[in-house]
Amino acid sequence: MKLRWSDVTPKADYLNRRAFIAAGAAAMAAPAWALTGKPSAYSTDQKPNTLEEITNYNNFYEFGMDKTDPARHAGAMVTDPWSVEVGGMVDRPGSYGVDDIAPQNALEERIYRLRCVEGWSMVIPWIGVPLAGVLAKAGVQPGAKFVAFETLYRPEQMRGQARPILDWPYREGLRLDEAMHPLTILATGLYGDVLPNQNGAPIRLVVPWKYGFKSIKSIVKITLTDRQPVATWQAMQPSEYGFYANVNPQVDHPRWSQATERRIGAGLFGGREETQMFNGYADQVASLYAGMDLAKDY
Ligand SMILES: Nc1nc2c(c(=O)[nH]1)N[C@H]1C(S)=C(S)[C@@H](COP(=O)(O)O)O[C@H]1N2
Ligand SMILES: [Mo]
Repeated sequence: MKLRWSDVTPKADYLNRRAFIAAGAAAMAAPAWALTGKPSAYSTDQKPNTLEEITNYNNFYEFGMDKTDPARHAGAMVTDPWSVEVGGMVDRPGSYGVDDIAPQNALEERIYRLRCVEGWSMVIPWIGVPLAGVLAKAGVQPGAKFVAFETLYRPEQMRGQARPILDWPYREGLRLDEAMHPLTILATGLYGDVLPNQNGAPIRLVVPWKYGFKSIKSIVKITLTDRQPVATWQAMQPSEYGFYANVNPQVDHPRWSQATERRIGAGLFGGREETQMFNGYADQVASLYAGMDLAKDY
């Protein structure tokens, strides 16, 4: 039997809010891994970072640019109620609740590497559902070629949005085949509990073979389209951040090398590790880019 990390990790010291609301008083007796999905063959066997590391070293510019800003300020974001507008080229457009998109019985645990374009990395035990299933439920129309995502825009709760740090709201996009790939998930939890706000509550994208900025947080809009969507970082600095943003140790960022990475938590003497092609997921995803020049389509 494969032990889930959540089985050996003490429960986070906050209430399992969603299960409580969903199941009422009965949920008070729910086990610590109530939000833990089925373990997955797609998971890495590398040791996950601690909950402490995962929730205190974040990029979430809606709450400021320092790594500790999200942990300090994301609590102001109200995540319940929440709805995700699914639209564009789908048969069943509409406003979906988080539990419609990621019902309890469909949740899976995915322990993925996360490689930030800045040159650091972590291993995170996500809980979520494959995006492919969500798109299938919405009914993707034949002409659709891309999926566009948008983060919540609510400057009164997201203090960074009061400043023009980025062109708000944060936007990202995937090619449809990337969105349908079994590694691509919408996460609603980590370490067996609901997603902390600083990690993109209540629902965020996780695309483990791409630089972290593609994994957009706190999603309110998913749109199927036949045109390549505008992505925030790409629009701001196209020479530095491409639409594809596949992790690639051979294609350097104009201002730094991407050959190596620093694993958060490795300590002072941890040293840098070699970055792997497609962040180590080449066997699963390289075929998506057959015939493409990845130095050009970075
Ligand atoms: N809306 C939004 N999504 C975002 C970001 C952001 O600033 N805003 N930062 C991205 C970047 S650069 C990274 S590395 C990851 C970090 O995810 P984590 O904080 O859960 O580790 O979130 C990504 N998603
Ligand atoms: Mo990042």
